[in-house]
Amino acid sequence: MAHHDLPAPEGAAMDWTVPQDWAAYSADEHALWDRLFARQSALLPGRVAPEFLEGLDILRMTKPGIPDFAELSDRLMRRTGWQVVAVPGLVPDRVFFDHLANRRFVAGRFIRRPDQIDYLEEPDVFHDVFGHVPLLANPVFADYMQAYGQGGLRADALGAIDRLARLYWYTVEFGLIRQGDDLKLYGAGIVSSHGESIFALDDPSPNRLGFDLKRLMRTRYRIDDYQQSYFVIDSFDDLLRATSEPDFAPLYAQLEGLADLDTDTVLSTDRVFTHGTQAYANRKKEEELQ
Ligand code: HBI
Ligand code: FE
Repeated sequence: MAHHDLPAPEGAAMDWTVPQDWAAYSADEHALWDRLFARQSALLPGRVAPEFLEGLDILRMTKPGIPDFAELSDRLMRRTGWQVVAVPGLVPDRVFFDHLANRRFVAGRFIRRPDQIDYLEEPDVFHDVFGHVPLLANPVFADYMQAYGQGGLRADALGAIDRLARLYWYTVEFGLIRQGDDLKLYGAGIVSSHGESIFALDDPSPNRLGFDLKRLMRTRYRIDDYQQSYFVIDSFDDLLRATSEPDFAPLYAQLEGLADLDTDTVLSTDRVFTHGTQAYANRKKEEELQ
């Protein structure tokens, strides 16, 4: 869907960006950011990839209050050429990819309500800026995110966006990374969630499987609950290398002939760090049936 097809919402530019209007945030909104930030800052050290904590430092995100995107972009631009731009919410895929391909990360400007502290559908400023932005200060991950955007524009032309959305989901949103014999968090959807920051590493329920691009692109994902499988990369260099092939067309063609895999599948060819019990997902299914 080319972005000139979809009219941008009221007050937004053609590329769906809006002013952040940092001065308009209320004291309560800044206080909610501080509460979310404090909770994750207490939990993540030792659990999250060190590059994430380095990013928080480099970008001075430890300062109280919702970050001013202009200040954030100033620091980020000097480090990796990225900037953070405000959008009203989810934007069409093509708009999203075009921003990433130009090193612009789109971040929701709104913050969740206190009653949504543990879960909300749309990415708010805490998910986008606390979850996604720190790693954009890491040169390798910054290159990966731009390559993802460029790949997305090509995938759009090949009708393969859903394949690439899975790659995004299982790396950028819910990825795990090895550090020696340990696994660490790096996916934004995990690190911005208190519950999933614990579940993704400590709970015996989910599978934890070695990253394999073709296998991952066959795998469905959950959008409404904790993941039933997480994929583990060896390093950000490895992730960038594994996805740097510019022409995914042959891969998409091979995938055409292969069935999708359920979120909880474990294949005999998988590199298995944890063969999960799926106890959490099964319990939730039973609860829904009652
Ligand atoms: N829009 N604002 C915003 N944030 C996202 O993370 C986002 C989006 N649009 C599409 C999208 N993500 C994914 O579907 C892409 O992987 C295609
Ligand atoms: Fe996200």
